[in-house]
Amino acid sequence: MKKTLLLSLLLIVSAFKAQININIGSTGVGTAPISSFFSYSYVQQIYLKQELNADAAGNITGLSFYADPSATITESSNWTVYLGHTTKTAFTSGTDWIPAAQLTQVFAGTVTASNGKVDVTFTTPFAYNNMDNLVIAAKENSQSIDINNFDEAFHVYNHLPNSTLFYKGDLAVVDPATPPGGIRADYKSAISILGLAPKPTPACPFVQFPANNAQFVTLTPNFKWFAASGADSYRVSVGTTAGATDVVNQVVTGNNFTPPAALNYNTTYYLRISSVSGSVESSGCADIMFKTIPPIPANDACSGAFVASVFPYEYAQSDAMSATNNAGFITSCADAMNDGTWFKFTGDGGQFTVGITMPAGSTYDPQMDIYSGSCGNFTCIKAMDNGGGGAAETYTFTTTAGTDYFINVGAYEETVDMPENVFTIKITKL
Ligand SMILES: [Ca+2]
Ligand SMILES: [Ca+2]
Ligand SMILES: [Ca+2]
Repeated sequence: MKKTLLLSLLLIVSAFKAQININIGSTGVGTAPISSFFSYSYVQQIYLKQELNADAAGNITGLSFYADPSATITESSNWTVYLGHTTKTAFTSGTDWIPAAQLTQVFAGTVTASNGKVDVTFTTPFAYNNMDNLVIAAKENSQSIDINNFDEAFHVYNHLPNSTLFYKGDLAVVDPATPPGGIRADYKSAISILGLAPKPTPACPFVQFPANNAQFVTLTPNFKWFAASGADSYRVSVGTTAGATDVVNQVVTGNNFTPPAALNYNTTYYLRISSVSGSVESSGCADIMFKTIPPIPANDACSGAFVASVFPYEYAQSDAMSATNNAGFITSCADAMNDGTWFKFTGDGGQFTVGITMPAGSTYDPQMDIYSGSCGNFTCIKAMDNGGGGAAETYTFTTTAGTDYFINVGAYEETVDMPENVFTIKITKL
């Protein structure tokens, strides 16, 4: 009986103390949860379920925010706070506010900072379902401002792009039913969420690079992820099947990692990054699937130039991103360029048009050089680089019968080996 009582008491105490802390040691400042430096503000922040890492659904009883301990917030303390569920992971524009109807007011009143810590205790708890993401919205309603060295007072941490949307201004108190256009931010408030217990294992980090299902990833990718609150290191594993660790299985500090050995061309890999905190690791972190670049193109070097003999000739170079700079830059024309991929045809004394185009949406800005002669012993006919990113290059010239013409399509840079990308070449006899 005594034991049961003690256990119940312990449970009550631990339930009372349950809280999720997210990056509460951050020291950067930003416009969240409110602006202390503008008269009025309204801020919505999305905390993803994965980041909250709550053990179960439960009642959120309050929030704590963290201001710089030297800052004052006395003129920025009239707050209204709202919570809500959302399936949104980020704000798509400055007007992509989560509607007021989807939010529940949990606090209205005056807050105070104690050594920088601001506790917001809800009048009615908010039942978090642990299925959706959590949106935390706050507005500040007092006209006066806190100068604080002309900066904001509240601590934030960098995270997923556009996970915060804020408005701050001096005209009028914001009506959350019709908020004005705001500005998106890549940070969120350092926060304690009271009433929810965290999982015993740390949250899985968010992987920044590569994106899931990414194609054409380089052979030496620099994997990047956001710091997970409470993690002291990360396990990086890479395998050739889902969940496998046959390529990389390593615990690293920091938030990025490049495999020590180059990956293979044209191969699908599965990347998993788990947080490590002491002796515990996050579990069930999602695999990021990606595929590496195709093999080096057969026409990467002049010696392998594709021969055009039937006109019009057309070739879509879909593997151009794997082109190499071979022995170096091609300097036969005054406007030098990368060694890209190569084509060749023999003149007949008539006029030919050589053109390259990029797929819709491409930002690739290639140069197209035409030479006569032989590989390594070129005479410049023309260096074409009139178009910018995604724009076509074209050149028409009169050929000499029996003369070989070489066409090099590659990055326009003269002294830096820059990556090539997809294009289509067309050679037309006029
Ligand atoms: Ca090349
Ligand atoms: Ca160009
Ligand atoms: Ca190149």
